[in-house]
Amino acid sequence: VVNNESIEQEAHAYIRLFSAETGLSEKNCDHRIKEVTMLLHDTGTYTHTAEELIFGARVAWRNNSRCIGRLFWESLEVIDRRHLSSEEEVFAALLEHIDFATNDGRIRSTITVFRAQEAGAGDIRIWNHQLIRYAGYATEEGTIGDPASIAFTEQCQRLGWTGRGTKYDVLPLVVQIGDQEPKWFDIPEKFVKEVQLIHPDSASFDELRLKWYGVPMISDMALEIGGIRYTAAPFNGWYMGTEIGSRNLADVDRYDELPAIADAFGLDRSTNTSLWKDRALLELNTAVIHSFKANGVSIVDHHTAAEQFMRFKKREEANGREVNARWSWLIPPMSPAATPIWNQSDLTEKNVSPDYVSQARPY
Ligand code: HEM
Ligand code: NRG
Repeated sequence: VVNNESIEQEAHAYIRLFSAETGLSEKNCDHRIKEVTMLLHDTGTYTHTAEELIFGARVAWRNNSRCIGRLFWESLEVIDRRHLSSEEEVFAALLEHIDFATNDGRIRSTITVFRAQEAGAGDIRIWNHQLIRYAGYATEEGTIGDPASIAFTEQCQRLGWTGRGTKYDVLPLVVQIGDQEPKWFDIPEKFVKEVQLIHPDSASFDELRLKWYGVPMISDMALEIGGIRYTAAPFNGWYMGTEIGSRNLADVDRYDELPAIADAFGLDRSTNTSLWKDRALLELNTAVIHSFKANGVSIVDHHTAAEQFMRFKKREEANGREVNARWSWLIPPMSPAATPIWNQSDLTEKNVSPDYVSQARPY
């Protein structure tokens, strides 16, 4: 919990940033700062205007050091759901988010913002890491599904949910308010856009029947703006292909599909020198991009994303702003040295605000 004085400093800094960048006059800026100060003294908190919230959510994206996709920060759609109070209302708003963002595959970068953290009211928390993600079950014969979801899946089961036990069970939405027991809700199938992975020229790859969901919607981070913390503020853009093809389906501690893919292509797995892992990665990443495109679901390859990041960096510098960046997160997990980010040795990371920040697991 942050003390009141530092909230005040954060609030003032944010109102100044908002005013400078949105063209608010000095008079209006001073007036708003006075108003916020009085509210903080009287009530311990203050409420962002709709415009302050929209701009704050966008700048938090612009500021996030780990995101390669920031060129489009100004186009973030912001859905203001601060007035909602029950778990059921939050669930309904999450379905609306999924539907609006998915948009039949023409993905819209979107954030839904729920009530901020405030003294005397329980925090709203979404327990899911992403709104749509696959369950993981630890069994005696090994893991079924996504190993990264095992702990959360166990919580869902403790709350009374039962999955079908397949490799790709969509987890329920789990919403908690304060220290009450969280409530869980199944996501109706029609809301879940998925992409069956097919390879442009290998039928034996298709027989592996791999798939992934279309829209990554991070739901466990907090949005921090001007000293106010939004503990439930799920956001999404679209996938960079390597997230699925080089990590989710490839990592040994995730779906670990490279051996099966190598076999489908008849590669020699008896020696590292055949580069079977690299070849399998390339075929898998090819299939991911090909399949998303064939299904009309937005996706970006890592070369294009890296170019977009370089344009973002140039444009920010032209606007007199330093880009906040963590190199180890910005380089893609395949062929990183073939992208222009590889040689960016001057990238630096600072604590900035607004930003998206991780928060302690509620379970
Ligand atoms: C991280 C791409 C949109 C906020 C990332 C990562 C990638 C990426 C590849 C690294 C993820 C990882 O390694 O696990 C993109 C693309 C977008 C997009 C292609 C398309 C529009 C957005 C939007 C927001 C956002 C709309 C928020 C408004 C973030 C944040 C992280 C991140 C906060 C760091 C996550 C963490 O710390 O775990 N993004 N992004 N991104 N992105 Fe983006
Ligand atoms: N790597 C994770 C998703 C992290 C965020 N990536 C984005 N975000 N593209 C995965 O599921 O693979 N976004 O907001 O678009």
